[in-house]
Amino acid sequence: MFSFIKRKSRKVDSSTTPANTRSASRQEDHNTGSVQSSASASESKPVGLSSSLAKTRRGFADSMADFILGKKSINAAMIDDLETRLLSADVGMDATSTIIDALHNNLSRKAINNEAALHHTLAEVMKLILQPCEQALILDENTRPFVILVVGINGTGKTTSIGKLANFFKQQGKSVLLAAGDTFRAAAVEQLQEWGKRNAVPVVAQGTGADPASVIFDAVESASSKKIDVVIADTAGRLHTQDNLMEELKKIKRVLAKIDPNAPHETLLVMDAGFGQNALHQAEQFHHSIGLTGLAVTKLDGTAKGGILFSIAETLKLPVRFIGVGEGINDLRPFHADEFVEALLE
Ligand SMILES: Nc1nc2c(ncn2[C@@H]2O[C@H](COP(=O)(O)OP(=O)(O)OP(=O)(O)O)[C@@H](O)[C@H]2O)c(=O)[nH]1
Ligand SMILES: [Mg+2]
Repeated sequence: MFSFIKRKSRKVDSSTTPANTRSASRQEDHNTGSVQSSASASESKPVGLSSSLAKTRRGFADSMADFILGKKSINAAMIDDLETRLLSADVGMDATSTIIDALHNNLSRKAINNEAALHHTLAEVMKLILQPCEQALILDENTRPFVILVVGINGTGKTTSIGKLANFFKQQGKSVLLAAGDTFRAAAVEQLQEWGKRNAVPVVAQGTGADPASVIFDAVESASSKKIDVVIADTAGRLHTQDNLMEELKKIKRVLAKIDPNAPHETLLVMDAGFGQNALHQAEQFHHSIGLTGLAVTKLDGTAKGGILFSIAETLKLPVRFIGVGEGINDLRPFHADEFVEALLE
């Protein structure tokens, strides 16, 4: 059923930015102790997905419920009203048309004659659209280290997602090493080192201005000699239009291929859901330039535009590996189409 329950908004953990400013000379941190920063994992208990998606859900599910309330039957005008709500949640034209056509079809076949039937059909169509994108990131047991190159435009949540990913893989019993490939700002290295501490995983870094390809190459070699399972490489945020910076990513890939022709084994674009349809265009350009193998869609907790997942499914057709639903260490989840739709329509 559509939910009328308004949930409490999440308390935001804003402590991912390190306070200290250590010098960014060449260094390799091995934080293998039990160091925990002030924002320990316990501050970030997993929250129900439906709670995290409250803003998007209110965009169409709750207001749809208000609309249906008191109406005895479902009619075409109600379905058309839903179309507007889907579009404003950034579901996009293609996916919206697919959903609305299916609903009209079912209505004319008299398959939808009450709220429950409408809800059921809507959920089924939405799940069908998203299911092809549900492709988990599975580490190949024979590939060590498995190298994940994290890319995206500025501020989408790359470094934070890397911190969460380190935690995710550690919970699976994997050893992890982080590579500070964002050499643009000293603060970027420190931010990653803070996540390294929080997860008790090593961080390979060099000074500000160092060649990112060289940092990431060193990190993978170091991980290789230590038999570490996963290397996650951070990169500086960049616009898809900055050709020189896109060339830098190509160089990182070329250099990695010298160690392992299949590396990076995952090129993960971190997209901010709040950017809506613009994020789609950016993703297309990244894909065109460097070839993406997966997406992490972040900040779904902070936007009413969670419908972007449907646009991604209809246009980009890339695997959505993870969704980000908050700033805490546990706020990154593998993407499950059915769970996502159920959380939206609950
Ligand atoms: N609410 C919310 N905030 C997030 C999420 N992911 C990241 N953030 C926040 O977004 C802000 C930017 O995150 P960063 O990880 O620094 O982003 P970035 O892509 O590494 O940024 P640059 O390195 O500057 O390009 C931080 O305040 C994060 O806490 C998310 O899923 N939900
Ligand atoms: Mg960053």
